Amino acid sequence: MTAPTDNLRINGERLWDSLMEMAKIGPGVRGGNNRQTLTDADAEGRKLFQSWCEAAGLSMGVDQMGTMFMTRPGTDPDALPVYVGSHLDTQPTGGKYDGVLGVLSALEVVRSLNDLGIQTKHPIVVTNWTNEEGARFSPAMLASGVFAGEIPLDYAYGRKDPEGKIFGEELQRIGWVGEETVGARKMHAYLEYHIEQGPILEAHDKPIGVVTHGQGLWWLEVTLTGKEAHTGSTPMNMRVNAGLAMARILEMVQKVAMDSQPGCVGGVGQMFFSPNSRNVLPGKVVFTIDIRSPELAKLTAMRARIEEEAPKIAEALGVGFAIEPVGHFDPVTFDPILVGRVRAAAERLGYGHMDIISGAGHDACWAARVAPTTMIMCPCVDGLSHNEDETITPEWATAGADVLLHAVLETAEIVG
Ligand code: HGY
Ligand code: MN
Ligand code: MN
Repeated sequence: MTAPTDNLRINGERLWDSLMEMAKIGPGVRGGNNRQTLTDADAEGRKLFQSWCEAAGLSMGVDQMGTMFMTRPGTDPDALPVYVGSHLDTQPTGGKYDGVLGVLSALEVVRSLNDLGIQTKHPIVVTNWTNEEGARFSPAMLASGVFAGEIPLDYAYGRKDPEGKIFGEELQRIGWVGEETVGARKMHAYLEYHIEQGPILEAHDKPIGVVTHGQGLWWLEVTLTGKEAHTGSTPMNMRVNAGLAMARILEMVQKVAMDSQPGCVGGVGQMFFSPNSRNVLPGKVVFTIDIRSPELAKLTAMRARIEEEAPKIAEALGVGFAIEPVGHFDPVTFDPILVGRVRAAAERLGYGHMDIISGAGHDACWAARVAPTTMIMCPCVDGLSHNEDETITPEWATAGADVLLHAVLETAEIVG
């Protein structure tokens, strides 16, 4: 493939304006975003994205999971498309850039190709995956998991949010159930540009992360059954304390992760107490353990140790115990040829770069199961993400999108 010349760049100002415009939809309470999947805010963001894509001459296809595929035709109608994208849905206290940077940078690549009058052999498909975050409906990367054939469609449709709302019904309600069979599309390649969501690139003063691998993940949902009782008049030796069991299990998860160093993480982000009343011992506690590692053996060993020790903690307190995996993907190795193109593009464009393993999960982790895939990353200030204070600089945003332009062009093959 002929590499693009080093003066090919995107329009960084236009990209930044689009990011700020999208950030106005589903605003958070502290300057970030709360545009959770399948909410009215998500629907509004989808509409804005669709209008921008159609203004750039792209035609839309939507699959049964509501994933949006916006196509720029290539010169060879038989050539499989190069897919480029990420996600527009956010955490409840999310930042303005997680996912959105990748979707809008993919659009900026197309806008720049239009400005430059460049045609490619392969079509280019700008993609917005439904429910990457998994905050409202677990697991994360739900639509891309169905697309990769790893998650059944009816399982996805049946997922419930904390209020008991059902995924398939919510997708119907916002009017984004598409015609296309999920996974019917075949990809020549998939590229995703994303903020790092960690401290490494900023600490090394590198604007470009050449992502070689992605961590694997397990989400283990634990349900503890105690006995609702008065927090004041129930003697300590008569308590069946699900809250105490939860605390001890969290401590154990922390120890398992620390014992498994280097390269492992473990923790809990979501828990529910029932009846969640200040002066009632909880009858039920439900929480999700999130463990990750780039090494499959370590990830498997952490899960095994947690599943061995957690029930014993509950039993010692007379608390009922159940555990159910609600999210999983193995560590992923990205395509060496595409990784090489990203590295060469950063060199050609004069951007500092370093190889990095993705700590967060991404739709690319599932896409890699069905097509040659890779990612590009930019730094975050203080490595902060999944926080409304998530911040990047316009320079970082532009650098990664420039590299994305070059990697996409080399893969989609410039014509003429
Ligand atoms: O959980 C993750 O790593 C991603 O942010 N969904
Ligand atoms: Mn993301
Ligand atoms: Mn995220």
